[in-house]
Amino acid sequence: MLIKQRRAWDLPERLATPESVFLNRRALLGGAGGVIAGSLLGGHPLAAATGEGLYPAPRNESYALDRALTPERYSGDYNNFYEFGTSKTVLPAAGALKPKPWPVTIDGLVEKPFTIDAWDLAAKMGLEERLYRHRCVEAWSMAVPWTGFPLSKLVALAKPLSGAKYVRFETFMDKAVAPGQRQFFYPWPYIEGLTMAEAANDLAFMVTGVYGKPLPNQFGAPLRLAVPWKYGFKSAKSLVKISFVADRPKTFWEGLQASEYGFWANVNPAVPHPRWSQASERVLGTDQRVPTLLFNGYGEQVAGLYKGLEKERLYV
Ligand SMILES: Nc1nc2c(c(=O)[nH]1)N[C@H]1C(S)=C(S)[C@@H](COP(=O)(O)O)O[C@H]1N2
Ligand SMILES: [Mo]
Repeated sequence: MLIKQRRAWDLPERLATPESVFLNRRALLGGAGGVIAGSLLGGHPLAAATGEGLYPAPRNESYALDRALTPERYSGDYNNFYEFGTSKTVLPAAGALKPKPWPVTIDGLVEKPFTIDAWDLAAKMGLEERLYRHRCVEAWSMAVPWTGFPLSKLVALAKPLSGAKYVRFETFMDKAVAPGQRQFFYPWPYIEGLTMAEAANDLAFMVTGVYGKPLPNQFGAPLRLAVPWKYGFKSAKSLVKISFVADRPKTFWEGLQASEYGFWANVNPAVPHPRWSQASERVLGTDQRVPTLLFNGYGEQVAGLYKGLEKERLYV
């Protein structure tokens, strides 16, 4: 059985695929192309470098949604990716991004810094699909099937030292590829950050794919973050460096306008943005507005992270 010839990077047993998805995947791999890819490339480093055989990844059913998924025709053509312009239509410009190969450096307060290609990293970590809500600070939202691996797995791989208090995420910097980066008044490169406790939370997800395939460029190929209880700008795209640091990173948006976009940026309908209400959100691809939920509906999993931090500006 093809499925039984598990490749080194296949999912651990604890992520056992629900039967339906498993059968689905088997049917897919059973197609001629799948069999050829599986038998010729299985176990070969080339398979890792191309993402071959990693998609679609089995769905982790623990992350169910209360709403319909946003069709890709909406989410895939309405993106915030300032490197490629400030409009939502960055898809054509993002075509200039070449996400393969894509070295990612893990450094800072770790046992031993290293660089790994994003595609090898995906293969090494093993991939799963999760359905997550996404709430932009601009008061629109979507629901998407991300593929990736828990950030906690990457933290374990990095072996941070005890002095590490934050994880800092850095997007690529290349003015030749990203015209937005020629706008000197933005504090490039795009930086984001999480506390170590936030990074250890199971919801913090490193994303390599969406809609059952590797990330299209405009979504932040080939590796981005998804922290669904926070406003969307925390979910930094096209990462080239992940650093473990002692001090709170100064983020891109803080650098631009700290009064409006803070470090914590947890979703809270009761705390308005200085210029608009956060009480409700427009659901992408529909004409609906729905009430926004505290921590974007993920309070049960994350509220505990903020005990004792009440003096911080947790919701801006
Ligand atoms: N590098 C980078 N990451 C980024 C952004 C950006 O402009 N540059 N925009 C953020 C914002 S505001 C949002 S809402 C999400 C949008 O993700 P999406 O295009 O996949 O919907 O990406 C976030 N990550
Ligand atoms: Mo956003």
